[in-house]
Parts: sequence; C-alpha cells; structure tokens
Amino acid sequence: SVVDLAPGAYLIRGWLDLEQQQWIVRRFREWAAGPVPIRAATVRGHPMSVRTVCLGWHWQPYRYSRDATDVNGARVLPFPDWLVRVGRRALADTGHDAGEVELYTPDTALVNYYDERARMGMHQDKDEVSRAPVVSLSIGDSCTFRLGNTENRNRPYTDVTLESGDLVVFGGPSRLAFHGVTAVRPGTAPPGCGLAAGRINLTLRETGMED
Ligand code: MD3
Ligand code: FE
Repeated sequence: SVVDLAPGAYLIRGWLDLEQQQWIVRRFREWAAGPVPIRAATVRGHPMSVRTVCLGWHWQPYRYSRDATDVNGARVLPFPDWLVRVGRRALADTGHDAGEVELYTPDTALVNYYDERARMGMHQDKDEVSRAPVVSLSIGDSCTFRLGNTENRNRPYTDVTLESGDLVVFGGPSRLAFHGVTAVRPGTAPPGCGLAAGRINLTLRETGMED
C-alpha cells in the first residue's frame, strides 16, 4: 500500500524483495570500483560523511558533468536501461498517470553509502533542470529520514524510518522540499539483503541536461 508522506511524496514499504536488494548491492560494488571510484564529495571545503558514486551524469556540488573532474577525470558509467524501467515502475506503483510514467526518463543515479556515523544535513535538490520526480530506494541498515518544508531547513518536518527495500517518490510540491538523514541504525539490515553493514540509497533523477 502507498503511504502519503506529504503532497507529492509517496512511500511503499518493502517494494524491493530480498533478491532484488541483493542484485542491486552486487551492482553497487561494481559501480563503486570505478571508473570513477566512490568518494566523499567536498562541500564548502569539507568532505561529506556520505560517500557517493554516480551513473549517467557525475554530480559534484553543485553541478552535473560527464567527467569526474573532482575525482580522477574519468567519464562516468552510462545510465543503465534497467534503471529507467525501475524508475517508471516506481512512478506507476505510486499512482502517477500513464502519460507521466512513459515520459519519465531518469538519466542519472546518485548512489549513496552511509556507514554508521554518516548523516546528510537538510538540503534541497536543485541542481537538476528538470522538476520530474526523484525515485529513492533504500537497502541495508534503516535510517531516520527527515522531510521538511519548501521554505527553509527548519520545522515543520516529518521524520520517517526508511528500511531496506523501501521506495519513496518525491514529486510535485515535495520535489523542492528540504530533506536529510539524521541517523543510521547499525545492525538493522535484514539478513539476506546483501549488505552486512551500512546503508545504500539510490536516487534516480532526470537532470534535464543536454549533452
Ligand atoms: C526529497 N539522499 O542524495 S533519499 C540525496 O537517503 C539525498 O541518501 C538521501 O537526499 C539519502 O540528495 C535522501 C530521499 C530523497 C532524495 C532526493 C530528494 C528525498 C528527496 C529530492 C527532493 C525531495
Ligand atoms: Fe537530497
């Protein structure tokens, strides 16, 4: 069943089964190895506690490029077709209409890895030209995800526990809401998800970028 978190924000718990979670974790290990190795992006001179590897377009605060000029200069891996299909199914399953589903063509994935100490401060995702929904998939340890308002990083916000296998779609008014991850809960990953420690979050996005 679909849980409404806020206008345009929808949660489906357990959307990925354990086999699908394991498959994504295996792909994650390949992506993390390179050609652009997983790294902590530097924001205003400080490395983030979250480590990120990208597909399709390389994100460096606050822009997208094809080449990881802030890491090793290598070209980012292509965005796989199977992730376009995952994104469309996510929109369909959260009740988006058929027209929006077939137009949705995510072209970048930011794959975040959280160890038990990692956090993500409240921010907006504004680096994309497109305002198409963001699709988020969580695997491994559960976390406390904080969804705020569109005005500022303060209250009111809603805290939600995201667990391994959960899907969230952020569109409409929630697309520009402030959000963050306040805590990861070590030891909460389900046996069989493929990740022994830490949390993976995969976000699918449309950049709206031209080559
Ligand atoms: C709401 N990631 O990569 S996922 C990010 O768990 C990011 O790794 C968090 O915030 C994570 O930018 C949160 C949920 C999420 C992702 C993108 C959003 C929520 C969002 C974009 C707009 C609104
Ligand atoms: Fe974000």
